[in-house]
Amino acid sequence: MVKSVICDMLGIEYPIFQGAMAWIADGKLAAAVSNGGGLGIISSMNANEDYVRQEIQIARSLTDKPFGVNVMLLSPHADAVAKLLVEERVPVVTTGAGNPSKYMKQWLAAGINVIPVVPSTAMARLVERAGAAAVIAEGGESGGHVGELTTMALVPQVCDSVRIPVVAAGGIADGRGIAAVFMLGACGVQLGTRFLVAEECRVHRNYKNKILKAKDIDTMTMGKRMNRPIRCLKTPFAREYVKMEYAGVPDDTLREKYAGAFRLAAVEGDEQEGCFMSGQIASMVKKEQPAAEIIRELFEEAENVLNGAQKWVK
Ligand code: TUI
Repeated sequence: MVKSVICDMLGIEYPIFQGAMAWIADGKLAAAVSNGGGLGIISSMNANEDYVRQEIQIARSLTDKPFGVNVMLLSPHADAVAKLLVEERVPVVTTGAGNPSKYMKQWLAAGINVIPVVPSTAMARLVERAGAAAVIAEGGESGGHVGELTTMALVPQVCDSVRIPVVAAGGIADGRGIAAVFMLGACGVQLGTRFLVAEECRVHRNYKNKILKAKDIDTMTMGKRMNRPIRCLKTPFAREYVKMEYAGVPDDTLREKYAGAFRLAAVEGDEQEGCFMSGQIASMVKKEQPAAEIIRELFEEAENVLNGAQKWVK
């Protein structure tokens, strides 16, 4: 059995979080992951507090296990969602796309485990000082908004910089990836792309098909010029977007265009205008399965790999 301090800290069976994918990670998916022994996480993306309250209720109606809510710090509704999470006393809050310091006091006072995504050692140290229970070190292999460093480089550096537990994210699709980041010092993992094809995931059929068909070189980043790099599948929209970035189209116009494109991909399955965020490991995602089966399979593989590691030592 693969266990770590993160399991005891959060009361979960397997040290795995499901990434908070915008327009995708709802209460139903989060509950399925939590029922499977991991930590399901609801994405609050750019949604208002009413949406988030409703998804929390859905998750609570489907599971008694702990789950989390992610606050996307660039959201215009971040203040209201932050307050709602205190009222709802959710067990875990993860944050992304910024510095969560201004919310930390209220969350800690409510007894919430705060686990920010950090793209650097500086941000990891900062949130540790502010009271974070753990950090998620997310490398640029992941889907969505990405930092500069890769998982391979970021995880050991973050582990050396803080005393709190480190969860690794980015580029992990199977038990080999889990074993590898444990070797780098992580004590948990967060996976997004693999859960996109979970049976309980309600993302549009076209999105699942695109992930299942993707090859190794099928992702790219867009939004780099305006300092908001987003990893997504290479689609007509993404290629056109990058052309527009370097053709002098104003940042506000570009930002509006991509925010709408996440919904178009996830909800409408629009293959022309949608932005299909995906990690670099999409080609390793080969079949649809219930979330609980994905988790069991991942940790069976990880256990085998870790047990076999002795073969390298002569
Ligand atoms: O947040 C993500 N991935 C995301 S968010 C998203 S939706 C979105 N909507 C509008 C604009 C941008 C994105 C799609 N995918 N992952 C976690 C993550 N956080 N990756 C990188 C970071 C991060 C970056 C900078 C965390 C902290 C940070 O701090 C910078 C600073 O100094 O404030």
